[in-house]
Amino acid sequence: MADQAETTTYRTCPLCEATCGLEITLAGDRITKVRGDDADVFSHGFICPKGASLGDLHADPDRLNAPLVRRDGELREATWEEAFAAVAERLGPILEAGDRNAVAAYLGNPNIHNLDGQLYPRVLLKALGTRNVFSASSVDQLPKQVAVGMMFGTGLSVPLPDIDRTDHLLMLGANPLASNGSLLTAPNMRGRLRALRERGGRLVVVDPRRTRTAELADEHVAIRPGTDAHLLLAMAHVICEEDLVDLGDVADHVEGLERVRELAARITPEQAAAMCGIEPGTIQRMARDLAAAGRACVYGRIGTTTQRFGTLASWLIDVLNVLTGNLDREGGAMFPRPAAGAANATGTPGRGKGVTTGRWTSRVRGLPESFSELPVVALTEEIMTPGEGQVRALITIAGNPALSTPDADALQQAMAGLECMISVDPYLNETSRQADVVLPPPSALYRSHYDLAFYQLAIRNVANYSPPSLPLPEGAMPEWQILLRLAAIVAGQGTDADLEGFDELVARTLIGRETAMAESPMHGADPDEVLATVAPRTGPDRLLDILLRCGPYGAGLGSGAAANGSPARLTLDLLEGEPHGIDLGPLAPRIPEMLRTASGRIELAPEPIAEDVDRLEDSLGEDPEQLVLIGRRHLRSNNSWMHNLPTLAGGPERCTLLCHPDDADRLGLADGGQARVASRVGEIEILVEVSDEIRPGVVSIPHGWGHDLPGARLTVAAERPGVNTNVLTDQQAVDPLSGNAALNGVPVTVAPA
Ligand SMILES: Nc1nc2c(c(=O)[nH]1)N[C@H]1C(S)=C(S)[C@@H](COP(=O)(O)OP(=O)(O)OC[C@H]3O[C@@H](n4cnc5c(=O)[nH]c(N)nc54)[C@H](O)[C@@H]3O)O[C@H]1N2
Ligand SMILES: Nc1nc2c(c(=O)[nH]1)N[C@H]1C(S)=C(S)[C@@H](COP(=O)(O)OP(=O)(O)OC[C@H]3O[C@@H](n4cnc5c(=O)[nH]c(N)nc54)[C@H](O)[C@@H]3O)O[C@H]1N2
Ligand code: SF4
Ligand SMILES: [Mo]
Repeated sequence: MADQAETTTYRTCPLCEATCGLEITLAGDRITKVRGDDADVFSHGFICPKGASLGDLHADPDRLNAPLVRRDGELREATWEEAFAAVAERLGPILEAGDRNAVAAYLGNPNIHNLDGQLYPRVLLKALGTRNVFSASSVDQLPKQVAVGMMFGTGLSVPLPDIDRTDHLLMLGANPLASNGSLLTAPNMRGRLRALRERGGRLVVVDPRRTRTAELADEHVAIRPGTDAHLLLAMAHVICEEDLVDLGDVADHVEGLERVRELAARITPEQAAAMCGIEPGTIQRMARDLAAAGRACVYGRIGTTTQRFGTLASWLIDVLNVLTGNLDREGGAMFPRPAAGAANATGTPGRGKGVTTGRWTSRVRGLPESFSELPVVALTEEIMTPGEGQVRALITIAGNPALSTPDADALQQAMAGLECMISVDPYLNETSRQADVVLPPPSALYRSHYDLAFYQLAIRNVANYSPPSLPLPEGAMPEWQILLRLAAIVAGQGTDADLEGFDELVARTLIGRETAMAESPMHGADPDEVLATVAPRTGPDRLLDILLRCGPYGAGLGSGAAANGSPARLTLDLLEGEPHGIDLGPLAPRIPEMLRTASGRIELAPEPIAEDVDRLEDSLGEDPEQLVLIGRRHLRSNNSWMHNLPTLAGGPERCTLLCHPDDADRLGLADGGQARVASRVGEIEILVEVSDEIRPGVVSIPHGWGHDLPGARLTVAAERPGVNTNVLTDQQAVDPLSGNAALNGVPVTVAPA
């Protein structure tokens, strides 16, 4: 093997939101080296340990190379034909009984990092026709999407901190030095935050834990978990009361300012202080600093969304951006203008349908739909509660809900009782071990890549396409074809439907939407001509080419032109010729053109959100002494699914209970000892790590651990399994506006084990 010629290829890392360019050295189908691509127009050579381990992920011997089908209680290797026959056999009768809602689907996080996963699950879901669609969104960013959806009209119109040009960044509930940024695509966050400070800017981090990001900041404010909305509303209170409101350039486009003033009056800095565990004077100063800073922005991430006031906190972050005149200006909070697939860059500029949630609700608890999904906290009860519409089968795609969603024990028990479960996943993990059929997609190196979602969240306008780095091995099936095959089966077309024809139909549906839209560069075009223009591409590449051509920099039916620096006319051919990406420039103001609200205005006080301030007021006076649990992330980890790589798994035990020395004394816990942690729903035993980096009254456990379940095949991970913190989190603890799980701020008791 050693004499195999080495080749170099460039591709975007699919492992987190930073979208770093990688330079990959290959010998045959072996990855011999991965480094940061110095010529990448966005990441300029930055890489983290996870990206560097892509070769190990690719070569992991535990990765499944063939489908598995359960026979006589055991999962055994099968051919694709056998596997799809088993799907049809087990799912068919359930669908034929006439209730489409009997089949649920759960979509996990890696779908967003995968072009196939962006474009083809929706084909399957449409064919399924079920309302029981769940995803990792509702244990993640859904509250932010609900808030910005109501304010700006589409679910990915998230104002991003313009970190490269701001003078003042107030960051809440985020630790980009571990996570590499989220709802904030910006490779090399450490470098960018350092640069902010070096040019005289100020970084303030609000986090119950003194994280590495907090250590880099000018100021760390150790807030009590779950009280960000109190803090932010009190800051708005100060800004309104001290006449510091200045909407700046968006002033003519804002609706609801008076309503916001009225709401802000309801919580004073003193009242918030008691909840947040922050001095009233600090809250006042934080508000004044924000208002006085030249170019400032507020940014919040998972600590602010996965909590019981998630939508309120997410909304208030942008309320502050607006009140201080920082929305949509350089150095403030800005919107990208992405090259493909952005709902706020298609259709009529400045006006749209807006976002309405709760168009239907979950059967058992009545939790609201948003973006055509139901909150995953409802999945267990939908499986367990008999009656019409009961979930009897589940399809998981790139997800591990058995570890990643609340009250995991209850969900696993529910899954065990399903009549049929199908997992599309490269690993036999804690979730897929319960499946009847496991359909493994090939490694990321075998597919093309384009970040449809993350370029909608990037601090520069960038477009970068990676073709497959390797030809598909024999016996492998591309993920989009797996999903199409499943779609054909649930659509009643059997197991041998013509996938090419089906895929052309998918392309024609997209083309139909574009040719019908007055603003599209393909308006009125003949669909056959469009198909001929993008031929001979098929699958996700064909859809991407259409999306790029119809996007704001698109070539329409013409040929591509221009590259870095000049106005581009994008096609996929053109992008393919630029392996290091195309820089489409820094973010520029987009209001009012990007708005898609029904009013055509920024809805500063959407009524459903405004009404929830009652609940915030009601919470004043709750017991601040209650011990609560939060999560955390580690740089060398990726939710639940990269603990199987020896290169990342080394070092000290990471799945520990972080606990402040004062609490450890009070509770009788010793560093290195074992603790028993109990919540309303569950109990675990875990190694104690005493550290003053965590605030008193708060303990922290990372999620994604607990790799000791029978039937999984994760050899390395099983050696140091850790424990599953989601045994403790509670399906009843939700942010009511979004139905998102409150994974942070969970009341717990802790005792020595
Ligand atoms: N307590 C607590 N719980 C949390 C969180 C927390 O902060 N605290 N965070 C939450 C968040 S933000 C998230 S996003 C969720 C994540 O929750 P999930 O998305 O449910 O879980 P992951 O751990 O990301 O597992 C992803 C699965 O996708 C598979 N996979 C990887 N690549 C591919 C691919 O290309 N195709 C397919 N088909 N499968 C693939 C992996 O093998 C793995 O099984 O966890 C949530 N859970
Ligand atoms: N290395 C690595 N990178 C990842 C992931 C990973 O697992 N590992 N996961 C990816 C995913 S799916 C996501 S969604 C992103 C998440 O990206 P981030 O949001 O940056 O993730 P965390 O590192 O969990 O940071 C959240 C912070 O919120 C704090 N926090 C908890 N509760 C509260 C609260 O009530 N208020 C406030 N103000 N802070 C609170 C925690 O102490 C923690 O420091 O990371 C992504 N990147
Ligand atoms: S920061 Fe994210 S995108 Fe960049 S190399 Fe690491 S995992 Fe990959
Ligand atoms: Mo996430």
